[in-house]
Amino acid sequence: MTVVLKLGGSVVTDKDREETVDGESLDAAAAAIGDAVDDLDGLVVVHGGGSFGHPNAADYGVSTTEGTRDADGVLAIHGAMKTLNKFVLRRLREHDVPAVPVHPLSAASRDTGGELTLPVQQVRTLLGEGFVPVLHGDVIGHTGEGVTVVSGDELVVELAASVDADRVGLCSAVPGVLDNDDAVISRIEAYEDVAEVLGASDATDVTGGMAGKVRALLELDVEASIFDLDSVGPFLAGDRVGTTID
Ligand code: IP8
Repeated sequence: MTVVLKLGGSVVTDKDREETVDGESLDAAAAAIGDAVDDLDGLVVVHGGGSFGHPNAADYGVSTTEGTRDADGVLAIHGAMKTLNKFVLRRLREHDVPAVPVHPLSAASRDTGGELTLPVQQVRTLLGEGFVPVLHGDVIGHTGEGVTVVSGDELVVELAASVDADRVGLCSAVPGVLDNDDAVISRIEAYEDVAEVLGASDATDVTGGMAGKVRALLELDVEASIFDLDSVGPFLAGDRVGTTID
C-alpha cells in the first residue's frame, strides 16, 4: 500500500508562537510513522507551515494567488519552511524513518491561470529506492505573479494521483469533519452532504480551511481521510479513522 500523509501545520507547530515547533506532537507523529513505515510499500509525507512560513508570507503579502517578485520575500518564506522541514526530518530520522527532503520551489510552478504543475519523477524514484520523501508547503514560480504560496493540501492532491497512492490522509488539529454538534461525520460522498455544516465563510480560506480540503479530496480517485494525531498510527495500519471522503 502506498500512502500520502499530510501533517498539518497546526499539528506539528505551536500556531500561537512564531516559528515554534510542537515537539511533543511532532514526536508522536514521527513515532507512529516509524512504527508503520516498514509495513507500507511507499510513504510520502507532506507538512504544512503552521507558525512557520505563514507569518513571512503575510509580511510580504503573498498567498496562493497574490505573488511577490521580491527575492528577499522568497527567501524568507522558503527559508522558514526549510527550517521546519529540517525539524520534521530530524524527528522522523530519530524514529528510523528513511526520510529525505523534496522542496517544491525547486520543482513546481503555476501557469497564468494559477494551475499547479508538480513534476514527481524524483519523488517516484526516491519511493522506489525505499526513501520517504518529505515535501512541504512552499513558494513556487507563478507566471505573471512572481512567486505564490503552494499549500501542503494542494501538494497532497497532486501527489495522490501522480504516485498512484492507495490512501491519502490529512492529520489535522480536529478528529475529522465535525457536524453542528461537534460530532465527527464518518463519511462524505458529495460536497452537498456537508455544505451547510462547513458554511460559506470557510470557503474564503485560500490555503486551508475544511471546506477547501473537503472539495479537493472529493476530486481524488482514491479514498481520503481527515483525522487527528491520535489516529495517525491506526490510519497507517489501514484502519478507517476520522472522516472518510470518497
Ligand atoms: O500550511 C503553506 O502551507 P500550508 C506554507 O499547508 C507557506 O498552507 C505559507 C509557505
